[in-house]
Amino acid sequence: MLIRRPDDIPSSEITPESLYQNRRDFVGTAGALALGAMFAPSVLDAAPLIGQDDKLTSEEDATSYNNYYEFGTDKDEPKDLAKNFRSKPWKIEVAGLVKKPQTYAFEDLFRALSVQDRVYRHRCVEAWSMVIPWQGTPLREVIARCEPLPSAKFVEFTTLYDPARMPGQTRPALPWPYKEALRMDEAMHPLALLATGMYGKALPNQNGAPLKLVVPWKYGFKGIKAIVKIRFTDKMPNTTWGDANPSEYGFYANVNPTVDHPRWSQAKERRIGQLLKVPTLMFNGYAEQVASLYAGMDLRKNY
Ligand SMILES: Nc1nc2c(c(=O)[nH]1)N[C@H]1C(S)=C(S)[C@@H](COP(=O)(O)O)O[C@H]1N2
Ligand SMILES: [Mo]
Repeated sequence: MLIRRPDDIPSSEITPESLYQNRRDFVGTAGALALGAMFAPSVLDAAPLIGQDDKLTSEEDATSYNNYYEFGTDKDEPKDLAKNFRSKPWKIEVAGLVKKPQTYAFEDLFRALSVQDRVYRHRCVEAWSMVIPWQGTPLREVIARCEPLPSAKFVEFTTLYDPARMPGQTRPALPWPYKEALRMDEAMHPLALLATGMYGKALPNQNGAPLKLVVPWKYGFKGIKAIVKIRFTDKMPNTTWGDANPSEYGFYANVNPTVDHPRWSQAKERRIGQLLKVPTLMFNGYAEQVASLYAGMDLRKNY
């Protein structure tokens, strides 16, 4: 496992002692030595922990309580229904406004790019949350490899469409294939990650093997799984949840406790595995790092 602290990660992202202490509780159990080395505090990142208890979510919870409609709409379904999904070999098409549209083998897209450890809060729009140790490559490194043209203003991601391998796609639970997108400056932010692992292991099928997007200041639905296509464009793309229900799921999907979902409050969240709800933080606690991306925007309109 490559351990590094890249120069471009600001010191505000380095784990505060309180998280490290919680983490020590976690690594104090089985496998402590290996995990302890892997999650050394210098490679973790976290924003100020105001009013939140950022103990890591158990690996068991994070891999058995999943949203992944390609493998069922109940949270306990993906673990079972994705058990035999094969994510090798895997290809990723790079399309649209790039120097040279081409299809990469998974290994080639990531070859010689960094693999980093990042502990991030993960906040679902349904008001539950987790704290997950990811391994992955900053999205901006992959984007640099794709060589987008200056005219590219957005980047769109598409999940595999293959009903024979993804049984949920035989039903119209969502308009398939699942799509998500980011504005270019959001995608280039150092916190945006393409995760290929979690808890020190390859990404489990139910969590989006072999690669999923992780944008920690946004609601979980932006974190598209099993990506097979990355397309650069100058027009804001439609997104799957936006198409399914535009009044409930906006393009930006920034975690914002002051903007309620039409059917429930976003002020608090239930940490999976914990009893008491905790207050939801603006931008999921990453405001210091990302708020400037949205300066001057009305975040009630741009939800
Ligand atoms: N392809 C695809 N990606 C997806 C989803 C999905 O149904 N299909 N669900 C999203 C939602 S709503 C959430 S909250 C997160 C859940 O990720 P997790 O199960 O790894 O916690 O994945 C997101 N990515
Ligand atoms: Mo979600």
